[in-house]
Amino acid sequence: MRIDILTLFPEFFASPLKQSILRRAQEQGAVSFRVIDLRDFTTDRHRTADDRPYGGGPGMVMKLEPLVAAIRAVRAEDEAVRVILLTPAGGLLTQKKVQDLAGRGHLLLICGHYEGVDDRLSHYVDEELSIGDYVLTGGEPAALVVADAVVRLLPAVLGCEGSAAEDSFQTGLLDHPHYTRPRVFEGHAVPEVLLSGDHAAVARWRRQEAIKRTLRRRPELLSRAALSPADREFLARLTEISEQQDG
Ligand code: 6GU
Repeated sequence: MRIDILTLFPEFFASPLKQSILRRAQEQGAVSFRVIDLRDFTTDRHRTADDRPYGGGPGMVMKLEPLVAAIRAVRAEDEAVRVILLTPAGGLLTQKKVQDLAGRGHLLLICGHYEGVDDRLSHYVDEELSIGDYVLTGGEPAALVVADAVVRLLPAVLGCEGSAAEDSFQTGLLDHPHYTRPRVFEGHAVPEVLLSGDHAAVARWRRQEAIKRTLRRRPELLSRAALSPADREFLARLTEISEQQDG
């Protein structure tokens, strides 16, 4: 897979792309990154990428011409590239969307900046994505989030270090808790069942902890989670108990 990133701040990506899984994925040949400096597509002496908003108001707006010239240059290399604008006004990035993107051969991630991007850019991109309901100073951290989430799904990237199939959100539940040595740390003990060697009991406990956690922290996820009859029975008992406590 190829991931191109179009940005006013190319240096932002220098270190993150050299670390950990993103680095290994590039070394394995699973992905190649290219960071494109938007200013290389400006045509004036001052390399202007922004301008004042029509209608007035604070802040600056990213100009169309350099953005469209850069998109055209990438599309000329590969007409199948998926062009994505990162903006807090976009649709929400979900694990389902990440899976969709991981199945494409080539992404162009465009980092929005200033107060926003001239809205007519929508005619030149395939989609607009936000990574959550909060505001960043620019799309660069969001582009990294998208790249990281996509790359870890590529075949052979995670290997045995993790199984994407068991991810929270893949299963529709938050992940169960994890523990490693020591058995007791400052009075906090590891749950006994994990030391029992009883694999079925461990699996059951993990599943139930995931359900408990999801109910407590993200109850809205439960309606869409894939739950077995045993899961539903456990969940019913949990809600019964919490209703007794409330009443
Ligand atoms: Cl993609 N950009 C900015 N600036 N803020 C955000 C975002 C994107 N997603 C969430 N907040």
